[in-house]
This record gives sequence, C-alpha cells and structure tokens, in this order.
Amino acid sequence: MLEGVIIKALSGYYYVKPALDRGTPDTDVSAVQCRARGIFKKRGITPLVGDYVKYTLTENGEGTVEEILPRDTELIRPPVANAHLAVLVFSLKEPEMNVQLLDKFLVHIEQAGLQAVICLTKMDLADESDDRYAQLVRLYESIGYEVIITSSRQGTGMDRLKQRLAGEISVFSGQSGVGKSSLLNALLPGLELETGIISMKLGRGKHTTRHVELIPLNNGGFVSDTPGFSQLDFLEIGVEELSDCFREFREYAGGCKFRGCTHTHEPGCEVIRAKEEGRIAESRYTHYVQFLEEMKDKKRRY
Ligand SMILES: Nc1nc2c(ncn2[C@@H]2O[C@H](COP(=O)(O)OP(=O)(O)O)[C@@H](O)[C@H]2O)c(=O)[nH]1
Ligand SMILES: [Mg+2]
Ligand SMILES: [Zn+2]
Repeated sequence: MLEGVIIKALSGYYYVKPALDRGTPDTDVSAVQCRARGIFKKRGITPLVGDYVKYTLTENGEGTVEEILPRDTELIRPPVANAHLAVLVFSLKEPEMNVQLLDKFLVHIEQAGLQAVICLTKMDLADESDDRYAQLVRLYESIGYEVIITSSRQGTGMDRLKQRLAGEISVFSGQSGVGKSSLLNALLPGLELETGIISMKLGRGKHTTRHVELIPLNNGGFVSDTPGFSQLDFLEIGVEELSDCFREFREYAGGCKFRGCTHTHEPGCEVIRAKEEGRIAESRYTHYVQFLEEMKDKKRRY
C-alpha cells in the first residue's frame, strides 16, 4: 500500500501527499484526492490534516484512505495531527513584545508535548540601542529554547528558520500583525498569503469556518496555514502541572520542603530561593504566579 500525509480535508475528500518515508514526503508530487473508508466513520474516527495514512489508488485516479497510522500528537486548535513543532512568533515593535503571552504559549506547548522555537521578527525595526533582542535570546536560550531572530523584509534568519522546519509538521502561533504570513511568504516565494490585514469581527467568523491546510515547504516540512492556540485558557491544565510547564523550575521543585508546594508562600521552597538568587528569571516567576491565579479563578467559575 502507498503511504502519504493528509495536507487538506474538504467536503469529504482528503488530499494525500505521497511520502517516500514517514516524515519525508516527496513534495514534488501533487496530492491525491481520496475518500476515506466507511469503516472510519462507523468507528467515529475522523482523519485529520497531518495524519500519516496508507492509501490505495482507485481506477478514476483518485484514492482511498485505508489506514491511519498512530498519531504522535493531536492539536485541537488548529486540528492537526503529528505536529512536533510550534513556532512562537513575536515582534518587539508593531505590535509591542508581550513576554507574558510568550510564557503562556510556552506553558501550553510544554503541556501538549511539542517543541518550541521562538521567532523574534521585524529585526529591521530595531535601533542599535535596543538590546531587548539580546536579552530575550539570553533568557530563553538559558532555559533551553531555541530563539531565531528574523526580518522577513530583509531576509534575515530565513535560512535558519527553514532548516529548522525541515521534515517536521509545524504550527505558527502569535498575535495578529507580528509577521507570521510574511515569514511564510518569505520562506516560500510564490505562496503569497495575505499580509497586513487586521482581523475584525467579520474576519473572526470567517476564521472559524476555515479549513486547515498544510503548506508543503520544499524540504519535507509542512506548516499549518492557520495559527495555533488562538484561545489560550488554562482549563485543561491542572494547578500541579503548571510549575512543570516552566521548564527551568523542574530542577528546583523536587527540593521543596513540602509536597505539592505551589512555590508561592511555602517555607523551604527551592523555586522561590532560585528566583531570589537569580537562577530563575523574575519575569518567568511573576508570570507563573499570575497564571496560577488565573487558573484558580477559572476553575472556581466553571
Ligand atoms: N518592518 C517589517 N515589517 C514587517 C516584517 N514582517 C511583516 N511586517 C509587516 O507587519 C504587518 C503584519 O504582517 P503579517 O505577516 O500580515 O502578520 P500576521 O498577522 O502575523 O500574519 C504587515 O504590514 C507587514 O508588512 C518585517 O520583517 N519587518
Ligand atoms: Mg497572517
Ligand atoms: Zn516550592
């Protein structure tokens, strides 16, 4: 049987990009329009964009999805299977950097078991005296995240970003206007995604009915054309899980005096100590406490 990856689902059809191996689809070959076997429906299984599948060709040049290979990951927003990488896109200006939102994304990504790349955009807007790029790189690299500085206008960082996306299914996340579409356009000349359009109320409605599609980069990588994690709430994360999602807390949390320490007021808390000694950044700790409050608040109300 043939193997491929579903890059688009529309009106009961699945568009399968043939693969040479799992993870290295041959992007020169166009997708095969497939129906799914009736058995999936009976079992309540919906093939997702990103699914690696086995399929057969039918006489009319179309195909049939016969089998869905086990999923490594499954995202809900956007509905994409087997994504391994989230690219967190932030500009420092226009719009202003929102470090709290970055930390929030990182929590969700840790929880979803994805890898993250932080992509700082619009480098061309920075003036020489602005050392925030350097500060952010230092902080997040010290925690263990990869940071890539880009300017899609000047082409900065494009090769590095593209290399990082090779052979992976990725989802871009970030506020409107930070330059996500511009990055994709710069990575893939000819793509021509719309840029600079601020989504309004109408646009939002349009968004929810949109179908997700994977854009093949010609290096075995695929990028979701719909930004991820649009509504970030903490309902699905447990209070105890939160501190685990702050990677750099893990090595200290085990040493806290009390089991179930929330690292907020308890005596003998090693996380607080690490923060006071400068081994955990003040901003990260502050966001942890803010998210904890937000979570408790939400859980009280639901
Ligand atoms: N100066 C500068 N502007 C950029 C850059 N990338 C995108 N922009 C501008 O930022 C605005 C939003 O970009 P867009 O790609 O639509 O952002 P998205 O909403 O995240 O998809 C547009 O006006 C772009 O022209 C960049 O590298 N430098
Ligand atoms: Mg866009
Ligand atoms: Zn503690």
